[in-house]
Amino acid sequence: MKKKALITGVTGQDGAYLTELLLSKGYEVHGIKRRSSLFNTERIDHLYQDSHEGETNMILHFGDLSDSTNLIRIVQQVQPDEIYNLGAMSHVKVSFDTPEYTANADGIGTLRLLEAIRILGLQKKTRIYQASTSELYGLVQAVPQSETTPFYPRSPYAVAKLYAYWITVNYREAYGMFACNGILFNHESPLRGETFVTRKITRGVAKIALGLQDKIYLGNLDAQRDWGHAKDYVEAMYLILQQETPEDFVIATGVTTRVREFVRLAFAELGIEVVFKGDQADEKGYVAYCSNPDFQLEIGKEIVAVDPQYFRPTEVDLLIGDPAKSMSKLGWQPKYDLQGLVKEMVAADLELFLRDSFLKEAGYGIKNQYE
Ligand code: NDP
Ligand code: GDR
Repeated sequence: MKKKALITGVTGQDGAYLTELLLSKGYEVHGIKRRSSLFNTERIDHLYQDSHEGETNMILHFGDLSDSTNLIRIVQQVQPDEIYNLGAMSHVKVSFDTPEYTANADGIGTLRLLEAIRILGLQKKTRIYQASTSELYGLVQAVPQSETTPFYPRSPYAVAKLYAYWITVNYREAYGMFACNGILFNHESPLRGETFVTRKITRGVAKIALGLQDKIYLGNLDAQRDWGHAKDYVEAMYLILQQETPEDFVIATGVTTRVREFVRLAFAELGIEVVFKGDQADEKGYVAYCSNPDFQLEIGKEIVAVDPQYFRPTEVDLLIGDPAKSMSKLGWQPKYDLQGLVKEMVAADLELFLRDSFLKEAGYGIKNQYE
């Protein structure tokens, strides 16, 4: 019998990599996608098999974490062995603009899924993974952050995820469910959403090099993040649900890097040297210089600037995870380091925008459709 997995957030970055991983392991993968006025399955289209053309191991269901009856119906229909709850309003800055919605989808959404399992009497059959986050640590209490470090959330997103974390623990203890939190530190990839800082930078680097954009406007360049590759991190999600006992795990690389250093590394991939003036995040006039003739960039041109609109009302300054438990208990080891991640992301965005550059050269106007 094939194992069945149900993934919320299947159309997102992690949903796509996890679907690919589970299909490769012989799972039947069910995903919940939201109705949208435009196609929103770009990240998983290559994995989708049309049921008209024979047997398929990937089935999509319309649904939403804010709709309990819909979740109960899907869980009943699928009878999953494993649920991966990846669906969320996942942008920290946006959560300050949409705090109530974020609480509903990211916090109560998790409760709705747990309740669906309980109401349907599936607590002995269905294991559930909750996408918890290093944002829970928030204001620095201690570093590196591990499974025992106290939480101090700093955004409506993190507070909603704090509820989701504890309700997962509570359902494990109260009802004996195999319910686990993966406390994942930032993970990126060429599939990363365009408004997260790493992807914003790698897209900007590619567009600037190709003459399609003048400058990247960023917020706090001094924030420090522990960045890994999403491909490595979905392996950990899978391993967490294969253990004998349900537990929570930190997934991280153990290395932290400033946003400004990510900028430098990304430009360096294309041989462009960046020099920052000044080193205070709230100081205007950060500039970067480029001296690479390959991309016909004017030497000394300002290509990075700070725009305070990207600052957050409360910031998480420093994240550095301690992956010791996941390495020893799960046997998890990341295959990518930061350099490999940056290389892959810049190469992918360069390829993406080369197409636009050819169109521009051929005289076709390009609307700024990606911003
Ligand atoms: P993405 O933003 O790429 O994907 C989020 C997914 O959730 C999308 O499929 C989105 O659908 C879906 N979604 C949003 N709102 C709802 C809703 N109300 N009902 C159902 N689905 C919804 O996030 P990632 O793939 O990067 O992250 C996956 C999960 O892991 C998230 O929960 C995130 O908070 C968490 N996380 C992520 C980390 C990271 O560094 N990437 C680190 C730690 C935790 P649509 O495509 O229609 O928008
Ligand atoms: P984060 O990721 O908030 O850590 O949440 P993001 O990439 O948005 O920000 C990382 C750091 O970069 C700073 N920053 C900017 N951020 C964005 N988005 N845009 C900018 O222009 C910019 N300039 C500087 C931020 O202030 C921040 O310090 C991600 C999400 O995937 C969450 O869902 C997940 O839970 C956490 O990672 C772990």
